[in-house]
Amino acid sequence: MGPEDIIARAAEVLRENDMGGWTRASPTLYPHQWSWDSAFIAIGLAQLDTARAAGELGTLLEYQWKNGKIPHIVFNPKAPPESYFPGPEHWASATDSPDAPPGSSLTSGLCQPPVHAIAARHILRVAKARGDGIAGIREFLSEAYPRLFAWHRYLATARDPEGSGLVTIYHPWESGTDNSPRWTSALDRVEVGEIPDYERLDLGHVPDPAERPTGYEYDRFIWLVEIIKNARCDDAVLQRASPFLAKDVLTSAILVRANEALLEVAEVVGAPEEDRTNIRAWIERGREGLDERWDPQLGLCLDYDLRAGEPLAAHTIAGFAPLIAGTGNVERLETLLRVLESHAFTGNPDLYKPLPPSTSPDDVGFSPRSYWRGPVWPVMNWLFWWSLVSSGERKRADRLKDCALAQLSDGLFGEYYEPFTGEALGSNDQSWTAAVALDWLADEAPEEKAV
Ligand code: 2M8
Repeated sequence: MGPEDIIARAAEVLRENDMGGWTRASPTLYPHQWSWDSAFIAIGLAQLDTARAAGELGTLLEYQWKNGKIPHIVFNPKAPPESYFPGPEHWASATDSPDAPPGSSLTSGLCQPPVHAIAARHILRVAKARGDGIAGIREFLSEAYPRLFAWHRYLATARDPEGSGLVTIYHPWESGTDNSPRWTSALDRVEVGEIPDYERLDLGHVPDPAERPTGYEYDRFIWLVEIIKNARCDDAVLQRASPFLAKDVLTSAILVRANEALLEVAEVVGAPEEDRTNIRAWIERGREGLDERWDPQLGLCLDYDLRAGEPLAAHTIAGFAPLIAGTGNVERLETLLRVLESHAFTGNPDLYKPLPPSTSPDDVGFSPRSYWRGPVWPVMNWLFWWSLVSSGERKRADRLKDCALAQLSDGLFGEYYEPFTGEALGSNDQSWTAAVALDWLADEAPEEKAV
């Protein structure tokens, strides 16, 4: 399949997943609106229709909680109850929280990495490059800005009471990299209490259960949901009582970049100087926090288990957090690029393509078909490509993009790919995979020029 066909198929995938103003993450496995999926989807949609891309973020922001949290799922009331677990009825009691917005019975009580401000800025850049629809996008940004600011403030305060610059998560689902070895030892420490009987509906949507998290992991995921529901999603309570409490370096790195994007949006909408001062401080604190979590032996950044009081050692893509956040430290950037291209990651000669596996094949937790434990994720390829471009590593970025696009020429738009064989795994027609293909193949990539 050539570029034109990829564009046409990607547009078709997004059209078919369009639920009328918002996009489901995939046709059957994920019939709802996921937070960070929507942000990546908006980045791709911008290449088709900037107003529709803005609408994607706008719909999600309507469900923002009163404390600023953007929920990780906005449930589709029309999706059949047997399509996804845990669905809205399972989350209902958590959204009985004083922070929940009206209509919150349609959201989960968790959150996901904050790609949204990056997407909002991207939409403006695309509109500007096209000279089309700019007034409408400025209007959208004026409405979105206070919400995005409140979202980042929530992450910088309620999710970082220590002022460490790093975001605390209560559940691996909040990291977006659910069963990654990043969380293995922290999850092992969680003692599962009484959980309701549940059915793994996800397993009915994939050909092989090995592509999804294990029963052991799911029991812990569901038990943690029980704890979060019992705490009515109260951040202070969870920080005292949650058996799973971790500083997430990937989310924190994305937040640094999202704050840079928010600063630009703040200029555009004429936000108060006080806001900008806060945003600048969050950026600085975020970079400092990542510096604290740098492991010189591994040449990677590590998450931190607040319960055990120790770093969570694993070789995963999250370790490249300083590359994603952007670092002015030349030596650190060189180390990260060396590790990225080493045998542990893209330099492994057995890989189907030199694309970063979600977990290094050298890690004990690696498993080539299992979700975030090894497969290559096109959406993460986009994040790495974008980070390399932003770091001035244009040649490396182009190489990565070419390989990633070659992989997508199968036309399947897989959720993730087996790293050694290139087989598409998980869900096909995954929206964020289609979205990143569209962004890569855009005639003019304004983000590339303007990073
Ligand atoms: C996956 O996570 C959900 C739970 O949130 C699941 O497995 O049911 C993850 O890949 C997550 O990062 C993603 O946002 C979501 C929808 O694509 O699926």
